[in-house]
Amino acid sequence: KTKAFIFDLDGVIVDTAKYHFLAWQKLAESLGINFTHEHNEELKGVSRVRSLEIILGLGNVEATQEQKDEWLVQKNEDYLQYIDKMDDSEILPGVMKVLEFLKSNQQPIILGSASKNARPILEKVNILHYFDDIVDGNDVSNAKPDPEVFLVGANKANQPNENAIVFEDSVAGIQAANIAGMMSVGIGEASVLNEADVVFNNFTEITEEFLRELINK
Ligand code: B16
Ligand code: MG
Repeated sequence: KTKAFIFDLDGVIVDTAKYHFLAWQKLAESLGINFTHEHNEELKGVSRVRSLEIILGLGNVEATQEQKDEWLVQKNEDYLQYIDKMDDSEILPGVMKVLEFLKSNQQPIILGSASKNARPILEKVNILHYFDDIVDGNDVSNAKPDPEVFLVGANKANQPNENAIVFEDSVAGIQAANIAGMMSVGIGEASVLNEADVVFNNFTEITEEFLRELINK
């Protein structure tokens, strides 16, 4: 049988959250805003524009749209410098095995990410060719937990929503998959991702048997 396997990028395939953090922290510091690792958790799966609003809110900083646009450009330029140095050693453990298994079983593999930098990152870590389609922050206007990114993804794979399986590390992403009527697979802590249909700490815990069952369901 054929299903649609949809992967989030940041926190699922690669750990770019640390680079987002460094770039946001630099900006926050220049504005006199205290921005910690804990605050960064709230930005996972959240769009760039919304992330800036959250950070400005932390410091009660108000700004014009023009100023905000300038900061967004600055943050992204810093972020791009970090991801420029990425290579395939930054692919998270177990991911390659899962991608290989799905490919050898002719299953559609789709990227469903909020990031506008998804393509260059996949290129950097050398796995762009595994993906049959990419749906990212450039293609959708509604951010997770809105299901738009995953609905477009399943559609590109020519599969009904109930045939889609979504791998996500963020609460907003799990909610988006659930709203879309897709199977949600959480990657991370079960206590945080408690709305997911099933949770794994990482991809090394996902067996071929589990994937085979999903395909044949
Ligand atoms: P960019 P994902 C998300 O990626 C990140 O989790 C989130 O922290 C980031 O703000 C967002 O992409 C936008 O990224 O600034 O590169 O467009 O988890 O949906 O793959
Ligand atoms: Mg993510």
